[in-house]
Amino acid sequence: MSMKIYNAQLSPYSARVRLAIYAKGLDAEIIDGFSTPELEAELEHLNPMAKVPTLVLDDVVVPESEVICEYIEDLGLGPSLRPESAQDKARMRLLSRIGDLYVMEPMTKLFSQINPKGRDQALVDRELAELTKGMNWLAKYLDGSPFAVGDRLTLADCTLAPMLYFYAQIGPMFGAAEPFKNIPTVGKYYDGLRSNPHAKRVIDELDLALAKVMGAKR
Ligand SMILES: N[C@@H](CCC(=O)N[C@@H](CS)C(=O)NCC(=O)O)C(=O)O
Repeated sequence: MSMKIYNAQLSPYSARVRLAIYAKGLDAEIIDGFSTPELEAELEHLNPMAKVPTLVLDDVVVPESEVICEYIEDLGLGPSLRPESAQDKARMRLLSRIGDLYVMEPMTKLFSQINPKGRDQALVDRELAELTKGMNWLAKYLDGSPFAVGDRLTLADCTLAPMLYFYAQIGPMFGAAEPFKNIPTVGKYYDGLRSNPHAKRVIDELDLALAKVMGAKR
């Protein structure tokens, strides 16, 4: 089996796939899809959306982080990251969907507003309100235990670990010094999840990649 992932170290979607790969102990070639014009062209040729992550497994090309994770699960590679019951699977997918639709969407818009110079305050206020709404919904489904569903790592954790890393970073940039203050179950979950070695590895990678970008901007 040959597994290749077009990746960006600071992409929360790529980080989600890396976490699944690490937890499964799979041997994948992870390459920076935007590091050269040649690789970018190769990526665009494989995936018309030209986004990372993109998986190439043998001859099959799979874009979109959620679809990649589910595909790897369906192939039965490594330990399962899906819970057993249909109800828990639905909960796992719901959490990933809340993350994708109601957390990452506003957060991505806020990323463009990090620099206070030229900040569009109306946009920031609107997207912060959306983000708060999404995080409050998440809080209703998490009870503070270290895994989102059941007592082991699932795809919901793969989705949420990178998102919560960025949420923890972005709050203080927009005046929320303690971003988990009003959503303690989410904060407790995130603290617990970080003691999982695979989740910790990905969060450390994000931290390093962010420090590099911030260092380069100074
Ligand atoms: N919904 C996609 C989002 C992927 C995505 O937006 N990736 C960004 C990096 S975080 C990207 O490749 N952006 C380059 C572009 O859009 O041209 C997923 O879950 O994989």
